[in-house]
Amino acid sequence: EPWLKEEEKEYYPKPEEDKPRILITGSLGQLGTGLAKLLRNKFGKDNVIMSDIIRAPKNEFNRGPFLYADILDFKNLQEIIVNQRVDWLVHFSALLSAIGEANIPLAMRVNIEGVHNVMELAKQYHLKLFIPSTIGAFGPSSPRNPTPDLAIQRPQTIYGVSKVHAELLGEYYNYRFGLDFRCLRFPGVISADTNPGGGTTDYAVKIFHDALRTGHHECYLEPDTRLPMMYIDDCLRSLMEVMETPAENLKMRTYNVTAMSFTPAELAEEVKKYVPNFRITYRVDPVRQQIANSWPQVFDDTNARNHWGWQHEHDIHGLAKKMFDYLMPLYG
Ligand code: AKB
Repeated sequence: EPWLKEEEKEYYPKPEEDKPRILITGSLGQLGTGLAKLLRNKFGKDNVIMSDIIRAPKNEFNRGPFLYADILDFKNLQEIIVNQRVDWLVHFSALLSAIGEANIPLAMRVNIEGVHNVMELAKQYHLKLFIPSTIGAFGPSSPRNPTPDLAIQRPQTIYGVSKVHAELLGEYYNYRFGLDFRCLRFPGVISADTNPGGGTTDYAVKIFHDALRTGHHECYLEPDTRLPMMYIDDCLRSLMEVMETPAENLKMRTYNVTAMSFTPAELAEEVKKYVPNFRITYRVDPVRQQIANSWPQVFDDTNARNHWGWQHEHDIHGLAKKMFDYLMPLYG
């Protein structure tokens, strides 16, 4: 409606049909609730369907549709896609790096078979498909500082292997069938209102809770273990932006994105600015240390910045401020 003034446009919303209907799998993990909120603000509450195999907390139901979806059950997923007229699929279900090593057969089922199911359904129903990848898709033989988009990928975790598999399969389905597959490799994601589960970068979330609860964090990584990280708002915004980038601007289908890199010792210094008596001690978990030692230290996301304008907003200082602003009132 070109004759409408900017301020009048909100009274004449576009018809519902213009808005994609979006299914989020594994939506009760670290990223799903926040993403659903952003997408619901943009596309309408009822157009974003959260799903998982665990029970949603009571308040989740008031915020919009939530369904049981088992990504290992092809028919269950197919039925949801058809009945709910899904257009976009954001596939978050996965076992992360550390927990994956503790249960390799389950990780293979969820992270590999699950991807086969969503990939095939996305092809069949012409869905736009987003699958997150990770710094964990690289390994000890990859360049670690910096790590570009295209580099040797020989990860040594089942999580990493399954994510390389997802990247390659998605790019193949894009090339072979024109599937609109989009993938971002995320670093460690730090959030205040949701928790990660079973990852190697999880310490960077727990440290804030421990600082406020007891003033002490026992870190399972060595003090100088440098890893790429980003604050959740940046992570979710990068996801929204890559989903909305016109296909012709995407020169690749899998992009690195990041915001910062730090070590536990550096993060502890930042925490001390808010909790002066804060203490960090180290009790190294050999499994997670070995995983971290094989991952990128600094992630090169130049292509995302150049091709579709990716820009992070929060550095380590901004991140700490966000975390404490949210958590301090909760811990009193
Ligand atoms: C993990 O630590 O496993 C994840 C990741 C970096 O992919 N947070």
